[in-house]
Amino acid sequence: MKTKSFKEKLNEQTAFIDGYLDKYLDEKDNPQNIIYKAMRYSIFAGGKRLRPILMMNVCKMCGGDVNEIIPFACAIEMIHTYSLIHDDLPAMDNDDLRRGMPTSHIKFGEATAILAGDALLNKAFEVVSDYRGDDVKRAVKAINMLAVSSGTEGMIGGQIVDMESEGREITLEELCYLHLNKTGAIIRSACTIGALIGGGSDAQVKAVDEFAKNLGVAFQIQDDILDIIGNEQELGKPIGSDLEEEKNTYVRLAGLEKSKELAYVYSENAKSALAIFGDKADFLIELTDYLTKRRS
Ligand code: GRG
Repeated sequence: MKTKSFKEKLNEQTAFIDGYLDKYLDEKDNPQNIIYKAMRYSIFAGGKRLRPILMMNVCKMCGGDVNEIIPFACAIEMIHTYSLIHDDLPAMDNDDLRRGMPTSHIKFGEATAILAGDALLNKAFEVVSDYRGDDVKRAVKAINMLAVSSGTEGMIGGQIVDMESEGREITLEELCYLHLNKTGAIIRSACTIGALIGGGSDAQVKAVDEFAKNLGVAFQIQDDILDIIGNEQELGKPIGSDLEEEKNTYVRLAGLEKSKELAYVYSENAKSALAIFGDKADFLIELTDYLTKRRS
């Protein structure tokens, strides 16, 4: 039997998660139908499903059953999507395009876009709190990790630090702090929730956390690099906007060559952290290379 390529496995997992998102976000034929349309528009706008894919593969690597993690995997994608909808709003980044498509507020208007983001956040916690399994204690811990990582000590914390640092040049250390929270916190919880539900040992959870911390930084640096050397069509948004808007990015603070070097170092550190898993980590190692060499 032909073994599947990395890309085939990735596409298969994306379709798997899309099927469950489709069920959870089933459109209702009622007077509030437009909110379902707006939620679905952004969820099905072509995201890579990075966080659910990380979660499912960490769960599997730790010996767990992927079916148990599905509600958490869908919830984290809903939280990620809500953050993008709100980040694109006129009050924040004021972006008209994401993944090559009109952003939510351009398509549905600002008020509906705000509510679509809010509704996805609520839906995420509705889905994970509808837990029917035996290990309620573990599920509650995972729900807590999801909430903390997307809140004031995680993604929202990083976003506000980012907003507060606008208009002044910050240090590389401050930039790292900002991204460890803004981008890194939910990448990290995707992985540690995967390890928790997967039944990972303390040493495995620690290794997974180290992997996720480094991957999050490498991912963000690559995002900053793509703003300079990316292709508008592949990225689905204008190139050079970070530079034009004088945003604090790795490229602005460290330069392009140094940023490429840093992305390489962090991605190598991420991969090394998985050594204790042996060949069970093969897919996540390939995923790390894929993400840090990605063009979109
Ligand atoms: C508004 C609460 C609130 C938070 C916003 C995460 C965030 C905080 C904003 C997103 C803006 C941004 C460009 C962050 C950098 C991280 C990043 C590259 C996000 C995009 O993640 P991908 O590439 O997105 O996984 P897809 O499109 O594949 O889903």
